[in-house]
Amino acid sequence: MADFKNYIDGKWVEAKSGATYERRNPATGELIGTYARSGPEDVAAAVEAAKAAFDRWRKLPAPKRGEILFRVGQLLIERKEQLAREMTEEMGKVLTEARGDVQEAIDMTFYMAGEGRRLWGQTTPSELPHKWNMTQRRPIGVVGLITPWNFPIAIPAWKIMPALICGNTVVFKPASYTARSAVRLVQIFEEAGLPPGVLNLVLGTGETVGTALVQHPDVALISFTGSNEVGQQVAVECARLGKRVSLEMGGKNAIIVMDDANLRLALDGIVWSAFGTSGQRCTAASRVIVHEAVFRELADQLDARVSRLKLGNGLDPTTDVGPVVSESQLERVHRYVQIGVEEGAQILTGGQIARDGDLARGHFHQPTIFVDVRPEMRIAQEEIFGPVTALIRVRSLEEAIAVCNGVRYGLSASIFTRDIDKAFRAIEDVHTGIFYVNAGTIGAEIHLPFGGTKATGNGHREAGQAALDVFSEWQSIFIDYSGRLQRAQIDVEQL
Ligand code: UN1
Repeated sequence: MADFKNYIDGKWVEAKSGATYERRNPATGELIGTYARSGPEDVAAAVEAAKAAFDRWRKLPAPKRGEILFRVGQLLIERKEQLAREMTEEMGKVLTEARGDVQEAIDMTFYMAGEGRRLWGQTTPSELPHKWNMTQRRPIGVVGLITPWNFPIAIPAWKIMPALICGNTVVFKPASYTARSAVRLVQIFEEAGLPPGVLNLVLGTGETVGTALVQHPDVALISFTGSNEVGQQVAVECARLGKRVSLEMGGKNAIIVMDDANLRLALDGIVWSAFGTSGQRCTAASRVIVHEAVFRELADQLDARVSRLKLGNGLDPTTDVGPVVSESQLERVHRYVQIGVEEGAQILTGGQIARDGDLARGHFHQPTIFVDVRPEMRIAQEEIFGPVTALIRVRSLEEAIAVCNGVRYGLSASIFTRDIDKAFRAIEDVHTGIFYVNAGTIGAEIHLPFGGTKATGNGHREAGQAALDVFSEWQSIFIDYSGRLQRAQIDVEQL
């Protein structure tokens, strides 16, 4: 019996095979619970339920769909503390950040609930008389949502809320590590009165569930957030099957620190962006590009600050940095530290797996800073997804921008400078989807488009109005009340 089950057609059910898996707290090793380990047959049942529910849901007026979302938002507010605590237990981020994760979901829920009374289309003049043109958004159908473990409530909310408000029905596959958070979120929808079949949850490990979802002929759209490697496979499959796909895949985000920067502010921004969520954000600052005039001073101060960060259980209010999510992630992060050393970079701070006292029970890596990093090194090119950042020395703004752009990803970047001209030149020439001035690389707000260029995505954006473009398609409508056949492009000549 699984403690945490699938939710299909309004019922909580085991995987048809009865299979389960376990999840342990990454800070303590304690068992959190057992979860349904689903297969293609469970995906098929979920898709069938979503397909059956689609017509009624899309025909429910959008403001009524929005009312359900408003109730979801209210319940998220009431449960915020409990959701945050469970999230910290499940994936390790410190409690203040887990609260922020839930808050991001609350904000997105109310924003999209409000869209129920907007969902604007356009009306336009016609080129012909007695004729009227307009557009409306239409849902896509059954959508498959595949989400990562680093934002267990927020990222599902970024996808579920716009999907539902646009009138789609959903099959949701959360990361296996954070499936309890996904269950909690879906329970809230159930309490808020969402009709059966509109939102279905399928839990599982590895790629089994995701692959079945991507390949199912009745799933019209896949929205995926995760690694570039998996995202590429999803993109290939979706192209082969002719389905819509929206991808958010990673970053190699840089903070630029110019010689005229407010260094105290820059330090705050670097520490927050590189080591928040133990560096496990797609927006994490895993490169810091520093003007040579302030390099030594910044490196010294950063070393002093970061070597004092306290590793520990995220539920302990004195903890600065929690564990990474799993043993395999810990190994991966540490392997990158070894690669950095092999490439000739120097460790300024950290560099070790932390094993003192209670830390030995969890997956803790010391916050790590490299210096003597060349831009072409693997630690300066590849996404590490852990508490590791690389300091790169440059001589000018032009060089800083070239280094910043010299990676395959294009999610987020920032500049610390007091010179407004430099800030605007960086905005103009850095080609990331998100850019900050005098702030770190993390902390996007939900009403603006979120996403990146190049290998980060495939041109779509999440959040804000842009999310509606992922989860709906335009229908153009031409209404002719002239009483005769008017031919566009042809009869205009007689006007
Ligand atoms: C992610 O890491 O996948 O801007 C998303 C931020 C957060 C979201 C990050 N609002 O860092």
